[in-house]
Amino acid sequence: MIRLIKTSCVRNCPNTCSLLAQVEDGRVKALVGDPDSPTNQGRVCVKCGRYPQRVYDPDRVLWPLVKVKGRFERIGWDAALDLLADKISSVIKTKPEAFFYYQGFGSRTALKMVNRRLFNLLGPVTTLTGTVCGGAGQGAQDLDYGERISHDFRDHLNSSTLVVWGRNPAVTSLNLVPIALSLKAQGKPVVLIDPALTESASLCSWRLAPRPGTDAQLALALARLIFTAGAEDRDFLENHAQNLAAYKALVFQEELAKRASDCGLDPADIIKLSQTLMENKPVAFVLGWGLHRWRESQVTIRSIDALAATLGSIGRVGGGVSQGFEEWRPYDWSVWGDDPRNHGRRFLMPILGEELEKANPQVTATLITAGNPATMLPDSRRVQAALSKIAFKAVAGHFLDDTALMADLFLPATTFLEEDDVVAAYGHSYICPVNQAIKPLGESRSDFDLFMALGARLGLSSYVKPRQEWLKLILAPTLKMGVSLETIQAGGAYQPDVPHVPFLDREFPTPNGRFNLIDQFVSPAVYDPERPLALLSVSPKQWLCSEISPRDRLDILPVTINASLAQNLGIEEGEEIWVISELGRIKARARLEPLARPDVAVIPRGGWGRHGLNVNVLTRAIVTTVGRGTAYHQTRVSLAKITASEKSEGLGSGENI
Ligand SMILES: Nc1nc2c(c(=O)[nH]1)N[C@H]1C(S)=C(S)[C@@H](COP(=O)(O)OP(=O)(O)OC[C@H]3O[C@@H](n4cnc5c(=O)[nH]c(N)nc54)[C@H](O)[C@@H]3O)O[C@H]1N2
Ligand SMILES: Nc1nc2c(c(=O)[nH]1)N[C@H]1C(S)=C(S)[C@@H](COP(=O)(O)OP(=O)(O)OC[C@H]3O[C@@H](n4cnc5c(=O)[nH]c(N)nc54)[C@H](O)[C@@H]3O)O[C@H]1N2
Ligand SMILES: [Mo]
Repeated sequence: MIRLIKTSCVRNCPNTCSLLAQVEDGRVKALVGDPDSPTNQGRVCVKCGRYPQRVYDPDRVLWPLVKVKGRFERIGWDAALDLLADKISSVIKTKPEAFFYYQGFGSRTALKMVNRRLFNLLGPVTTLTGTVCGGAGQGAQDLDYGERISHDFRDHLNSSTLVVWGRNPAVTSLNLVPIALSLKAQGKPVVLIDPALTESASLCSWRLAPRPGTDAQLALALARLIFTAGAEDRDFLENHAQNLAAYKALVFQEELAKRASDCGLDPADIIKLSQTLMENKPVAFVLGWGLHRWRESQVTIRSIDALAATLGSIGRVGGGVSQGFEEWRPYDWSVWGDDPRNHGRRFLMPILGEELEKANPQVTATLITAGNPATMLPDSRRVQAALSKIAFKAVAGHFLDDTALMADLFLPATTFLEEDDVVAAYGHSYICPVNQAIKPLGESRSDFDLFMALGARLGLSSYVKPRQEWLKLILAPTLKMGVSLETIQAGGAYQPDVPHVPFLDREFPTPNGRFNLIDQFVSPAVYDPERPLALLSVSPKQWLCSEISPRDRLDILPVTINASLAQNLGIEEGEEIWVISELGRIKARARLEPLARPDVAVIPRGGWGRHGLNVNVLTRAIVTTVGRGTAYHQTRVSLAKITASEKSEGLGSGENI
């Protein structure tokens, strides 16, 4: 008999889809979209459909392991927990900051809030601040609106133009796909702005490929054309925004020709786009993470916010600049247990290698959960070198990836199909249930069970509570607004205090209640004559972040480059070449694309260093000026042919670890 369990995908993805797990004889047979869901409405993406394969992958580690003389051996949970609890308490007793807790982005469910709480109860240990995901965009939009709130994605169906900017929805945003296709079928402009030629080009009616990092110049050029045509929303700009004079001065600071040349675009295309925007209102802008990856990303995002204000898109049905939601919003943040007067040291995630190197006191023990910093953080070799100096490393995860391989203690985590929890999204405001579909495989344990067991061993009796009790405490603000936990667990509920169309009343939670127009420009783009290509390390279709089974790995990384550029360098389709940054070089297989920009190299992110597939060997560790994000795309590269003698070397031979 097949049972259907309503649950939700908690993987690191904006869609957070509602699912039905088909279970037979205690095994998940299939994962399909829940047709009752208001978000994904029965749809599901390729990587989610294939998730059961990951759950039952023979390479998934289902038992705790301890490293003895450099080799992993099995150990029982009791002994593993004793070892970890002993390390934690002995380090914290003498120097709390010498213990470092690293919480990755592998799963951001409600119950994950209790993780940091444990350490906050124990003492001022070292934790993280900043992000390798979307900090810059959030920080920038907080400056403009007072709080970043996006439109519910279904509101884009009310748009007359959809601009998809620095995002690849065909790969990363399943929920936007039918919307883009529906608008396109109605003959409405759907514009893609991306320097790379992505899978999303087919969803759109028009693609513009500016030079990477020059989107702010494009937005300012468009605003200039709108002002010049007298088509600006004067009421919004004069009565609901601030800094108008300074913003206009910035807009008129440069001629169209100069901005177009900065962007590497034909001025005629910018004029055509401005006309499209003026003639087809309301315009919705949907921004992706590609825009966050520059030191001065805030200039890009704020210029686009200001362009939307100029057009009259803000606080309008079918309008807005939507970039994401705060996935922790429905919860009581005091559960984290952060004490602003007495918190421990915080390492900046984007520059973790450097932080660990200069740390005083040095870190002597760490616990890493749901993250693979050795692969996913920029300048990964430096991160690995710094991690390797930590005397005791415990890692909770699913596979022996680059980080787990470095561990002294490996703790097998459950997947969401084996867990009860609740999850909110960063791509919509629907709170989703996580209901256990199957019993934990092998000896795997959820992070929640791990943390409760640690709490018990460390004598924190009030911390150790049943799951349902913690969920009620965590969701208290939402429950107070009349949504019950039972409703969420039965199928989900919208966050009652998140409007589907924000700022309809034109009131903004900024200090003076007005929308804040950008008035200063710093170029996010970077140039380097030695390294003529911007390295864009992007989300691949086949896998999510570094969640790859060793069985599914590629033989070699693909690098997509302009065909004429390749020809000039004597590089042929399918040839193995070097991609070289100031930090190192990796081997990659050239894919020649006639429509690619000649100043861009596109490589999928997430491949493991142990397989010679890690692009972060090349990326520089740079913190964004606003929002403490990570400027991955600021890395410049050059390309070179592999010489005959180099060819005899094995692939990845020390080049990528
Ligand atoms: N299949 C799959 N899905 C995923 C993920 C995955 O790894 N695989 N990752 C998940 C995560 S963690 C996140 S945060 C999201 C990310 O979701 P997206 O934002 O859609 O993905 P990215 O690949 O980071 O970047 C999107 C696009 O930005 C472009 N871009 C880069 N620089 C610039 C620029 O300067 N200007 C402009 N206009 N465009 C630029 C890139 O070429 C890329 O096509 O996706 C999530 N979903
Ligand atoms: N070059 C480059 N690098 C990037 C980016 C980029 O644009 N370019 N983008 C970045 C982005 S957007 C992100 S979000 C980060 C992601 O970087 P990470 O946070 O390191 O995420 P993952 O690679 O998904 O690794 C998460 C691990 O946690 C495991 N896991 C999943 N759920 C659980 C759980 O409940 N408990 C435990 N214990 N483990 C679990 C997974 O199996 C996986 O091994 O990478 C960033 N890295
Ligand atoms: Mo992310």
